[in-house]
Amino acid sequence: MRVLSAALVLAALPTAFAVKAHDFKTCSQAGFCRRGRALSSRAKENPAWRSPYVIDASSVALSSDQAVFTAVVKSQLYPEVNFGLDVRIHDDGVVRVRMDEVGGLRQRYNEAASWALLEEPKVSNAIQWTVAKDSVRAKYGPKNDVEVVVAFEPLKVTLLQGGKEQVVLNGRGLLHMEHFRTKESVAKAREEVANPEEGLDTDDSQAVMEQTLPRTAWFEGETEDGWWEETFNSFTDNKPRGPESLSLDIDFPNHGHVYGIPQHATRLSLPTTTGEDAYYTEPYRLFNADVFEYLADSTMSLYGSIPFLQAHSAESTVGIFNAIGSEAWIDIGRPSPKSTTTHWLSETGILDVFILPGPTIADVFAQYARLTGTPALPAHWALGYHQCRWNYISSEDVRSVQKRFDEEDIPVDVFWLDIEYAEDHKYFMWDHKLFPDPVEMTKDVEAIERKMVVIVDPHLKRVDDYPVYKEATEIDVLVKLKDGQSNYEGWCWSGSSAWVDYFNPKSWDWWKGLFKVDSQGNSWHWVESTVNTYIWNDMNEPSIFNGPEISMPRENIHHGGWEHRDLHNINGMLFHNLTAQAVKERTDPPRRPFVLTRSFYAGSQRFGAMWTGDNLGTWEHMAVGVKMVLANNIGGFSFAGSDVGGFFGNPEPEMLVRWYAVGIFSPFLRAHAHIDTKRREPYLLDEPYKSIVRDILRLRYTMLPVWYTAFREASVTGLPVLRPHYVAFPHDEAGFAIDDQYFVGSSGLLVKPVTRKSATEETVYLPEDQVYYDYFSHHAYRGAAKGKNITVPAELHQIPLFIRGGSIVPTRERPRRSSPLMKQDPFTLRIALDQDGNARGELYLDDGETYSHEKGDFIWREYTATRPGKKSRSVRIHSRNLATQKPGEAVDGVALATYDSANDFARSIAGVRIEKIVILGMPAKPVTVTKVGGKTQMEWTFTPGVAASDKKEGTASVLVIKDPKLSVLMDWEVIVHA
Ligand code: NBV
Repeated sequence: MRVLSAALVLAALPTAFAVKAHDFKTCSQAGFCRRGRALSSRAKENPAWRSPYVIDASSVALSSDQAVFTAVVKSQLYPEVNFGLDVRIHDDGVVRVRMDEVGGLRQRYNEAASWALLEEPKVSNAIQWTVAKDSVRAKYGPKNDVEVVVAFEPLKVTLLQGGKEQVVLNGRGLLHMEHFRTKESVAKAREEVANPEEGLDTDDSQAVMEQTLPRTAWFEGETEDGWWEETFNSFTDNKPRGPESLSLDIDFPNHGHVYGIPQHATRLSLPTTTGEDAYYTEPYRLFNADVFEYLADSTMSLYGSIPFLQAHSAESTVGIFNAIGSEAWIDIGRPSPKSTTTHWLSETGILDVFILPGPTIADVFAQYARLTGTPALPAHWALGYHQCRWNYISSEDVRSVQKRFDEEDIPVDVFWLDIEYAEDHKYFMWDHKLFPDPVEMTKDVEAIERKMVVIVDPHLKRVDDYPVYKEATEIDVLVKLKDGQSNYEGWCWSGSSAWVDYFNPKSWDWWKGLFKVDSQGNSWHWVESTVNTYIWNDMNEPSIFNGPEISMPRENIHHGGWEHRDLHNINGMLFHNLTAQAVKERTDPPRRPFVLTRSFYAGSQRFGAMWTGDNLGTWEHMAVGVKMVLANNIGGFSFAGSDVGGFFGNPEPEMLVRWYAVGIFSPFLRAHAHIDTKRREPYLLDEPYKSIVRDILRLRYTMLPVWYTAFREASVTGLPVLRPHYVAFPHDEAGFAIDDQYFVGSSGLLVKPVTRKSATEETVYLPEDQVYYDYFSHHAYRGAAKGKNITVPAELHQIPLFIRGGSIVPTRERPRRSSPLMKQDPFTLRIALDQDGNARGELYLDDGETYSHEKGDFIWREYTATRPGKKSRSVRIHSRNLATQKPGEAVDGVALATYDSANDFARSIAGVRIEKIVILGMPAKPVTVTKVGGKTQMEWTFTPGVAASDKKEGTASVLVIKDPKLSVLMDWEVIVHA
């Protein structure tokens, strides 16, 4: 295959969108998926079905501290094969169940968890196992009501809470770990069955079949279906290791909703794939893939895979992290509205399942974060607006785009360069004809405190004048062919290319060294960049034009002798991880890196941001993008977004405007477009669209304190930045399937982005008996105890955005060209009183780029509004230092007892004040507004209207306190006397 130049790709683009589904396998085209589904059908049809896996009771052993229990598991089908089971309970109650073949022909892939986990979890030694005749059990939890029961015959693991089954492994008997065998041994066994020594003693054909089939056929099927090789399209995948897949049923008998396992373009509450009225026919696939023009409603796999699932009911939430590195398929069934079955099929690897017991949704997020890490706290500027396109074609182009943004007063923080900056797609090497002065160009961008992001893809052009390829060859860190010796060669943007094996530790320091901007040391260094050049990792599934399913042959060999099939889904994360480390280490002291990745795995949240890849400029894609970003937030990866405008196609102005409004409520906000599209930078829009987009982007900038505070919380607690209804109101069943409106962090902001053409109104669900204020009009809406839908105006210039009564939202309302220019800007506090006259909010700030916050250089404030007495109409507003509220607890690694409120960062913003306080829903016109300890009256205006406590709808009363001369970082109290 020839390398596709951008122009050729252009010519090849179809006029109508169409996914190239034929490039990707369906379940029935993947041997192990076919086998797994067939196993499940046989189980369903056979009322006497019973799992052949049993624990050998005599083998049960407890570790010396009694914390870990191990046992030998046998499959009654293959008594000569041994499996080792290891069950342990972590300090926080997470149960880890591992099973591996012991003494087999070779080792199954057992490293997936080690790449995902933050560190080896600590096993609890407070929890004790009790061994009985037929099971091993442990009881624990703060109320001692969590129980794990491991039954021997058949093997079954159950997690119960309060006596109710929460998670059941192998309850339906679908566990099957295909043990290693040789082709010869299988043939011999067949032979023996086909030619029994004593001959067949019946003419009855059914009986003959029973005698002639291998005794394992009832369980494994009659044929060696896809065991040794399989062909898909023109690709043959040889499997000298034979069958080694894993099938496991994980059921949630008391949970009617499951969420997670991103990335799929589907609803947040995952629709079913099995059962009579299944919504989909194909299981959810996890196999990182570059799917051209993907469908907006499908179980097809996409660029990243996080095998983490949450099961939720009004009573409890539990989670499953199934550490699979290979391709996997997951069937979801719903035998009754309140219970869910899942069936996991994976191509290779050991069984390594973490059961997260919850029981609250916050517990599950914390448990998952303790396993795989919280999202890294991003650099503050990374939450601003990113302007991208394939491609800004020259230094001059970049300069003129920047100029146009400034002329039109549209804020932007980052300009991006796609693959055409690089000479012949040799990343790091500038095409000097178009970019003669990359460093000067970047400095021009830096002059407005902006940044550049340039793409670095993983394919290395195989030419000697490319030092990166040359060095990789010399130090021998490239992915190998199946012979384990020769370097693999495939085709990508750079033509004939090779891929670094980031699983090889030898590649790590070398890769990090490439990004150094000064030329000390022996290897090649990227001197033609600055420390404000950040990185975009694309094509890291990896995407390979001439490979099977547009990816790497599964037979390829990585470090340690593992086949690519073993670790395919982890591959992209390693590239991202190493690149993030490289960017971080460019300066001393280090600064927070920004690296965007397309491919990801469990744990990727520690390394940067992701986006949902090549979406289409359609309303369906805009809508599903919101759900996908929510699903990523559930999967622990909050820093997510979709291409604003849609990657393919030319959105009409209405669509583009709506897409910006979607974008500003995504954690990661970037506009991007395919090379074949018309330019669509916001300044090119006609009026009124241009002004609307300017206002939308400015709104994002005013809300950066909210986003940053939400990210701090995510980075400490693991709670997602975007919170769909089931997360924010876990007991409200009516909200469990809602995935088109959500809350931003703990801020109390509720948004419903409009993703429908020609909309003028939207329906918004209010989950509780509380007042919700329209952010812009201050209209007070009322929810109801059992939830209520309201209809709100949603013309093109309007965004359905609400502040939940009881919230205080800090904003910065001075329009600037880039976010770092806002550092010394004053704040506005928007106080939305609840029905009892109270409110609360938080503000977290630090320098936004270094790690000095880990040493205590930050401010973390709590603002509260309280009603002094039940009958009082007055309001007291307090500013408190949250960092010292809970002495002894660590925040961002700092023991709070040692927190110094006059830290360096705090001093650097000593002059920053609150310039305005807006109180919504005041019960009466104030008489005086004063600072406690202050003498002078503050200046204020009051517009009468509905009070929070009124239980009425209508425009809320608004009190605006102007320039109250309050510091953002000091303790103070203001009394609004009314
Ligand atoms: O590098 C070119 C594009 C990029 O713009 C896009 O964002 C990626 O998702 N890239 C894919 C490769 C080719 C897409 C057709």
